[in-house]
Amino acid sequence: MTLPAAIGFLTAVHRGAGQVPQGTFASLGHRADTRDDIDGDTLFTSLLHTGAPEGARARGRGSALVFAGELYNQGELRSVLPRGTDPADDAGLVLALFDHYDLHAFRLLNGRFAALVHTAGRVVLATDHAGSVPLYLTAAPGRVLAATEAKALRDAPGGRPLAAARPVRRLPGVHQVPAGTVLEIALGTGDCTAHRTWTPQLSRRILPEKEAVEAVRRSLERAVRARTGQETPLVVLSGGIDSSSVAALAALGRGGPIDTVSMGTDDADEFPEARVVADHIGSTHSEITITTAELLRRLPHAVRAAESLDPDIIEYLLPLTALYLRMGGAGRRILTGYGADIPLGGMHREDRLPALDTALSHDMATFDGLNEMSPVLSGVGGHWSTHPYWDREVLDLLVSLEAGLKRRYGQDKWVLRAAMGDLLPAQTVLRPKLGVHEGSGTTSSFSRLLTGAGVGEAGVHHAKRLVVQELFDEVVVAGRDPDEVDTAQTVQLVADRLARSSPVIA
Ligand code: AMP
Ligand code: PCX
Ligand code: MG
Repeated sequence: MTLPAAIGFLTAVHRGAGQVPQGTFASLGHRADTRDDIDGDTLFTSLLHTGAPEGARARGRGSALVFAGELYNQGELRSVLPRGTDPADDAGLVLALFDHYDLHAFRLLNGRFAALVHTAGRVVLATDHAGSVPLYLTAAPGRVLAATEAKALRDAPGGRPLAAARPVRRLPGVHQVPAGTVLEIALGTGDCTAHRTWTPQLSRRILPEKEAVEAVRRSLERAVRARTGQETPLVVLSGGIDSSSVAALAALGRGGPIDTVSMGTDDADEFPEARVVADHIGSTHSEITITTAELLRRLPHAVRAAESLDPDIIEYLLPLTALYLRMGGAGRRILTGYGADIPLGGMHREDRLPALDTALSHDMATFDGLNEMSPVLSGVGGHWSTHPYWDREVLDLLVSLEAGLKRRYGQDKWVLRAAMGDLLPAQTVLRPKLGVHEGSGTTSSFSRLLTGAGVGEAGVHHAKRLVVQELFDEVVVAGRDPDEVDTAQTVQLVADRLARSSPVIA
């Protein structure tokens, strides 16, 4: 499993026949189109695949499944199937589980996926617990269209408003399937019911230090192993504790060298810190420098890939998107340390526990729809990324630990640092770190672009939100080529608009 069989899809289910949109994707992949008849309904599927499309589809008696992504708990999932059932791949496994548990099968999965099941006049749409592979739909009586990128539905016939899902800006009728949710749609009426299959832990567990540290190490080791595959994995490495832990565990699990890569800009980098880790774990390491001008030119690409409207998230994702676009070569399996700071409260830098748990409870309640872990970010370069800290088991454990295990002895993310002490240099284990948006100078260079266009300091954050909205309207809603959308021009447009509407604060 270098890459999953499919990294995206567009499906159209019609009672009888119907129109199917062409659908464009930002992710690079081969397209394979199929049409099935299921009890008088038509299921059209266009897979975005990596060479073996049959591994992403499964057919049963009167049912069909389309699956983009992968599972990380196949062993335990297989153990609950009736004897003699031995599916060949993840798609077959999910359909076998569906036959056994119906839509409750999705409560069992630990994975990174989006899926569609068509059976007995119903269409079932599901994401993993984190909604980490975004999934969008339009539904009307007799018709359900779904796709892993919203832009693939921009030409779809309009659907009805749905109370069970989140509408997408300026794409009438297009909605996003919520994280950790199964949407069940009656094809005849278009009626839609949401079933939650996962929710973030609200309670906190008190554990002795040693037990907590061992539990974190064990679950992270398993999550990294489940994501590593047969080929040499690549870890995007900043030299902070999050990505360094992933890299060290990936090297340990393989028992041989892995590849690591760090990005920096002409403004800022963390190359020395990443190099210390690479030397320690013996990885084949490379450094990629991206000029600030190139970084800012990639802003439309980041918005098009993430389909996110949150300016802070776009700042985190821009340096990574620029890195994935520059990597080149054949599609790689990429492991990242992204997401560790959310359940561990790592972006929260003060010493008080109540504020830490307030911040992380807020972050766990608001991540849905930000698309910060979308595979499209690396898919634009033909790669597949995966996030061990948001493995369902790792995440449940980390979120649930009481805040005093996260901030302890004056250190942030203490339990993780303690769990990794034997595998990393002391300076890495103890290193306080800036976020990727700071370490690469992304936040400051984007701010400078706005102040340079005449936006006052106080208006910068709001202006960034408007720039991201404007870019979304161009590259997602209007479907424009991101290379033909000019960041500087968009910034000037927003700055001028702000100056006209409120000359004092702009
Ligand atoms: P952060 O938590 O801000 O360090 O960023 C999230 C993840 O992005 C890290 O865990 C790394 O996997 C990756 N990352 C951050 N900065 C870099 C960098 N300079 N080069 C390569 N990967 C990075
Ligand atoms: N990160 C964080 C996640 C950013 C916050 N996201 C959220 N609140 N939904 C991480 O890696 O955990 C950085 C740069 O730090 C991105
Ligand atoms: Mg981090």
